[in-house]
Amino acid sequence: MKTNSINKIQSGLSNDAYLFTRKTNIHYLLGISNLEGSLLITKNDIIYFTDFRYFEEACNKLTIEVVDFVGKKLECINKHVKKLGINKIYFEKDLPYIQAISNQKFFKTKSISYEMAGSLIEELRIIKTESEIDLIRSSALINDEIFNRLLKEIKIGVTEIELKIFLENQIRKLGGEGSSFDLIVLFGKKTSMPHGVSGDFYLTANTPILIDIGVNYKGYASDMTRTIFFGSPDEDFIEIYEIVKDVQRKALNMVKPGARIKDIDQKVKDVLALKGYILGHSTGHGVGLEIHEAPFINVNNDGILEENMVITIEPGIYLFNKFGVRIEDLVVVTKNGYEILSNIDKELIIV
Ligand SMILES: [Mn+2]
Repeated sequence: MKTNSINKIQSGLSNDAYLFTRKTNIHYLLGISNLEGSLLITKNDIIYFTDFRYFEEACNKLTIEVVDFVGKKLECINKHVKKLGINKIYFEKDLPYIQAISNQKFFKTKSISYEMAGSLIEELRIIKTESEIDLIRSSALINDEIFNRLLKEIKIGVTEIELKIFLENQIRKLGGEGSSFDLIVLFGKKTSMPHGVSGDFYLTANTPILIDIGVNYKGYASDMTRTIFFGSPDEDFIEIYEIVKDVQRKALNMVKPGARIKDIDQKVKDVLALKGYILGHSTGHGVGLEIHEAPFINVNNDGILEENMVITIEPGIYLFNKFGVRIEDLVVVTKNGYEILSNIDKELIIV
């Protein structure tokens, strides 16, 4: 349980309360995953509401009050809320719209105001604890290992899908729960599509391969991309590869506490623009319980980097109908700079 974070949430409350429903937020606060329920946090109380399916497991795993809501969850929550003198409930920003609206209707009939929360939970989650960083590091280590194992599977005639399935199997063998997103293995021209979908294409000689992979380990994600070459790369490819490698290193060198996030994305876009290329996606994103979470490394973000944020740096150049190159590292912001969690070489790998 994240006692510090819960204390911070409680310190801002009086007759109001937070009601968390999203699994990632509950995982973050309580350290439990794969259960369904709602977490009520008031100034002095923490109550987890769940149903018969998860009740026993929740009782075993949690040291806080667990309530089996039997029947209507909201009615049960309302009873507790009334008893505690709460008149205002904050819901999560990313709660599905339809759920937020119907909950709001319900609480209105009970004279309780039901409002969207501010950014407190996101602000807490954006800075990782040492134990969270350890889990992300473990996730990245598995990611490195499946990449290395994949290299041995790359041969004429193999398909994108076959390589993707190989990666997914290796994740399970190495103790991961699965991939942290739909893994991307692309051959040839398809590498020009930043988020192309792996298909039944056979690998032929002299082909670039884009590999964007991530592991889910104990709920925590990792993310890394390498673009490698099968056969002999021509000068065009090598030139583009070197530009991407160079701009990726320049962006990494800006990563340190106090750096303005927008400056990093702007720098990447400026360097690429000077060479005549436009980067159509942002430079990176935060990684944690979710594969894409705050901070988002783009020109619209007014925030600054802080120690123990975990982010990706992933510039690319995509040449329509020709090929694309992306290089992505997962890094943790340290006291004086950054530590790379994805340790695969960034010199062009030729297989
Ligand atoms: Mn990414």
